[in-house]
Amino acid sequence: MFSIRQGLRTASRHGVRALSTQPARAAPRYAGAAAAAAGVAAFALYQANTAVKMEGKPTIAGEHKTVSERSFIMIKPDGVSRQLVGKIIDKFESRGYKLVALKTVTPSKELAQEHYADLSSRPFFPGLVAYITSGVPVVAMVWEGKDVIKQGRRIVGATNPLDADPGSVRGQYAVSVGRNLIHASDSFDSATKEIGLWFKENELSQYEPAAWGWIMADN
Ligand code: DAT
Ligand code: MG
Repeated sequence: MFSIRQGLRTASRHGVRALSTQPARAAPRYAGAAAAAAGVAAFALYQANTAVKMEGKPTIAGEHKTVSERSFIMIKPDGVSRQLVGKIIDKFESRGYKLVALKTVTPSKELAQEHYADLSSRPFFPGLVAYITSGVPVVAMVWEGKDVIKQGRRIVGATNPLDADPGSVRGQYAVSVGRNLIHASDSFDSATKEIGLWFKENELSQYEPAAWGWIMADN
């Protein structure tokens, strides 16, 4: 049950950083958000029966709180129509995150409704779905790296551009909450759902950028 790799990971949590720039496990092999739920019971049993504290189960969003963590980032139709795609991508790329997947999509109503399912009872939901399905494409992306979910939210800025830090995407380029340019996963569970909703696993690239170690190492 207890592998050398797991032992090294445990050691890394206590100050030995031998694997600190490496994903803690082999590449995730989950096919999507639904598949990610498979094996949860077995994993819980394993956790209950071992003294080894695992950092979490890998999903299509990588492994939370490791360099393999992934976030779903989407430039909404106003960002594409306003030709801000390059400027927005630059914020993630020059920060040091790894581009894992990117495509334009003209979302169906069903896809937009599923993406924002948590907000379906809110009064702005119909307008939100209409905006996302305007006919102008969105740019759907997956970015990877340490803390990319939290950092992604900071790069994007607060939901209402009025509250967004001036250096954030929304704080720099947006005015209205209803046209706030960009989406970023707000948690590991959201990232798992959203990456699984927008991408197939075989659309997610695996490679190591040349400067990866320089950017992600903790010492
Ligand atoms: P975020 O996109 O920052 O995760 P959210 O998940 O609360 O914010 O809401 C999703 C989107 O819905 C948001 O980007 C813009 C829209 N929205 C949220 N609150 C709104 C409001 N009060 N009026 C109009 N649109 C709103
Ligand atoms: Mg949200």
